Amino acid sequence: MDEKQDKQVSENQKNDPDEKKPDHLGVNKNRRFYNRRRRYSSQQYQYKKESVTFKKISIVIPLLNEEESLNLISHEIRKVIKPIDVGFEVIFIDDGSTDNSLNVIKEICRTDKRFKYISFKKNYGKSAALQVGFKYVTGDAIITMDADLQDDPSEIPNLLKKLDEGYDMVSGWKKIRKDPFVKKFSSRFFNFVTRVISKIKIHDFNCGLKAYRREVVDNIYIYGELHRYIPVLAHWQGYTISEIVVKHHARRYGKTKFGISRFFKGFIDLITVVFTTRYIKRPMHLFGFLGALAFLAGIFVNGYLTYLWITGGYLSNRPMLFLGILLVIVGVQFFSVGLLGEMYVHNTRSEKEYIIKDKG
Ligand SMILES: Nc1nc2c(ncn2[C@@H]2O[C@H](COP(=O)(O)OP(=O)(O)O)[C@@H](O)[C@H]2O)c(=O)[nH]1
Ligand SMILES: [Mg+2]
Repeated sequence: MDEKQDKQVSENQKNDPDEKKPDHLGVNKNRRFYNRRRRYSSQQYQYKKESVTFKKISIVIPLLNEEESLNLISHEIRKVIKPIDVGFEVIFIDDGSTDNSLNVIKEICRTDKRFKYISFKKNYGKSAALQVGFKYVTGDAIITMDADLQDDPSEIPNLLKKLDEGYDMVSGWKKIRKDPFVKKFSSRFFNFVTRVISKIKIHDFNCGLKAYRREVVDNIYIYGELHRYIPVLAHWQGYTISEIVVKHHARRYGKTKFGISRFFKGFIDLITVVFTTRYIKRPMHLFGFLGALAFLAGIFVNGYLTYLWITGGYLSNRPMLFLGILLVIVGVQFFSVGLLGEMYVHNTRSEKEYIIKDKG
């Protein structure tokens, strides 16, 4: 394909009369530029058209009070999808907005049937909105993006192209971030910790702009604030993840919905993610291990003190005794929690949670 294009380009160059004529006045320069641009855009058009093997793209947009941006974003989406020549749907998830957002999306959906909306009675959070959106998608490739115009819809074709290389999920990386300093800094820290814990080599876990194959969104379950960890959840389900750099813009209208509380909630959620993805099926491996560790340390401490006591020492002024007792009790408690967890897992086992790749 590339070879063919190259050939065509060099042939065009050969036949281009402008290339041979002397150019004293700079007139041909403009024309040359024009011709080159025309060639370039037709090449790009062909390339994009062929590069997407997906049949239908579903774009899920969770939103909360974004009335000013919605018309613009719809317009941009139509514009960028057109050259790719693929069917698409947009699903707006209005999460109990208190401004005019719902009326704006209703009007958009009335005039263009490719746009749909779901409106929640109250605010359930971005994860809930995405999860419900994922349930209603009908496309085989899914894009998620923020509604505030900070994500650039012109990145959609690039995400799809990368997805088409064979990855299950492609995450955007806001390499040059147009956000206040505090947010940029804390986000870098958050991404660093998540990268170390999850061992996934991407830079930006919480970018709103992402692309997924249908299978991925069918098989992940997000709630609470877990939308920040979708790459982690997907990775631990066995899906492959890639990343591309995406453009990011400063917020044009309204204000951010995630204040300082995001950091506390975010890290507690990381613990949830680690637990639910690694240990939910084997709680004893976590609690049993911790319990055994504490119990043995306690036994060791108390053994040492017993030895001292036998050899004539006094224990009444040894704070270490309390440590030993505490470690034994905590150890037993961890163990019991692990056992209860195992009993629960045993009784609620289900084959649905195992993703089957192929069947003969
Ligand atoms: N469904 C839903 N969407 C939300 C909620 N909070 C924020 N959003 C949307 O998530 C996107 C990102 O939110 P934003 O406030 O810009 O976060 P920031 O870019 O990280 O500062 C925007 O499209 C918001 O409208 C929420 O509670 N529910
Ligand atoms: Mg934003």
